[in-house]
Amino acid sequence: MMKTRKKIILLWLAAAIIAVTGWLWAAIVLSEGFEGAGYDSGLQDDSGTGTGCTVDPDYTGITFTGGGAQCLRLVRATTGFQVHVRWTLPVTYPEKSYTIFMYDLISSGVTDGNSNVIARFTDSLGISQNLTLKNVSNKFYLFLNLQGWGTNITSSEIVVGTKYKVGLKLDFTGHGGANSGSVEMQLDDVSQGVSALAWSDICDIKTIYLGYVSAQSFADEMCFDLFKIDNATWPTYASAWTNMPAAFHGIIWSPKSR
Ligand SMILES: [Ca+2]
Ligand SMILES: [Ca+2]
Repeated sequence: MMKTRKKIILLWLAAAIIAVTGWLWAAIVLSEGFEGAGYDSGLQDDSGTGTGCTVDPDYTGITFTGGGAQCLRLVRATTGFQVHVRWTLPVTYPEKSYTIFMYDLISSGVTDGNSNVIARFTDSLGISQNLTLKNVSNKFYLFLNLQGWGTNITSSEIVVGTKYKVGLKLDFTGHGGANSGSVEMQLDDVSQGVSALAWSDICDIKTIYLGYVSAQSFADEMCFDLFKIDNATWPTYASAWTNMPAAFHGIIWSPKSR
């Protein structure tokens, strides 16, 4: 008869295997709620700041519904050269990804006809797509510039001091052929446009930035929270970020390349 202690150990092992395999099969590939000290996804590998710029992943001055106590606050001074947080996904990069995040533009100095990058998606070949905040006739919009390989997508108006749920579907499952797939932007769950993407080189999502990596001409301040990427469907906030146990970060995720 098996001793009780051995039974308990086996039960713990079985539970751990079920938990790990269940988590590996889960469709969420990145989940960041900014709770606790610093970050809670364990994937971010740097945060860049320039003169007069601030990256604060513990900001409590703004809260989002369902977002806990802390969010990410980025302050970009006109004289600063960069302000961003960067995440590098695991080795198996998603060809199709559904990204959502909560966004609140606190203030912006972007002038009419100009823009600031607020997020950047880079594939494993180093090709990037930028999501920008654009000023058109002194109103703000989110703008996805597909650089001629698709029809650019512009959101409805973004009002300063209003919280939005931003969604971005990037589908590169046709990459390598004449058509790379399609792109969609959503604002508060409403589609802002869908574009076919005839860009045979871009193939997946590897690195994501909130903020930007190089010079921006205009100051702004913005907050992000509940930043999630799923490889199968639009993430919901009910699928909490805690489905990525912190204890597994160093075991499962690949070493980060710098
Ligand atoms: Ca935090
Ligand atoms: Ca949060």
